[in-house]
Amino acid sequence: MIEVYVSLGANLDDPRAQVMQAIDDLALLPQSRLLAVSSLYRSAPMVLPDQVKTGIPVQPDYINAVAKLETALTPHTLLDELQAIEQTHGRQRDGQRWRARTLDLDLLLYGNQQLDNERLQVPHTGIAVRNFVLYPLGELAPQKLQIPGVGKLADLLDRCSPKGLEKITL
Ligand code: A4P
Ligand code: MG
Repeated sequence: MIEVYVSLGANLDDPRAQVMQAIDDLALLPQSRLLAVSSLYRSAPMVLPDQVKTGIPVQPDYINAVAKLETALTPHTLLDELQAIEQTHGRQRDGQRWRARTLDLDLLLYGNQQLDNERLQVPHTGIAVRNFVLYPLGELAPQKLQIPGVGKLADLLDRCSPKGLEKITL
């Protein structure tokens, strides 16, 4: 079994309920076991510069969290399963990145492997600078965790401002 971390993000159609349901969905993944889930966080939307300039309405806040699992699935099969869960949540894709979404599940870490191919970059790109990923990840993973090709989790957290991030107390 390989230890993996998956990020959850939603900012449409009752994002908190989407994330809570997605946690239940992750618990049912084949050949896998859900080990832990972080707190939920409300986070200000990170958008692409051109989405601001072209006047696309500012997105609602996100609900973000991170889950820790162990799995016997290969990275690509796991990605297929994550995308299938996104589909059951009515995720719409129009080819544009970083659009508002009902649910996004990203594979953050797959053991200590580094993958870089057409469908899958692991560790997930942006992991080093996204507070809505690092803070929940920091609740679940040891601070000494070495993120392959990126650095030590504790150092990344030291450099990452929590601005715009709010832990939700249930
Ligand atoms: N892909 C490559 N590597 C991975 C991976 N490690 N995990 C590919 C999952 N998918 C991976 O994803 C596009 C393609 O990325 C997939 O087909 C897969 O083969 P997508 O979900 O269709 O599109 P996306 O999510 O809009 O693009 P991207 O680049 O993955 O965006 P991110 O990194 O997911 O960021 N602001 C806040 N506050 N909170 C958020 O969670 N999320 C985003 C999206 C933007 N702003 C945000 C948040
Ligand atoms: Mg994504």
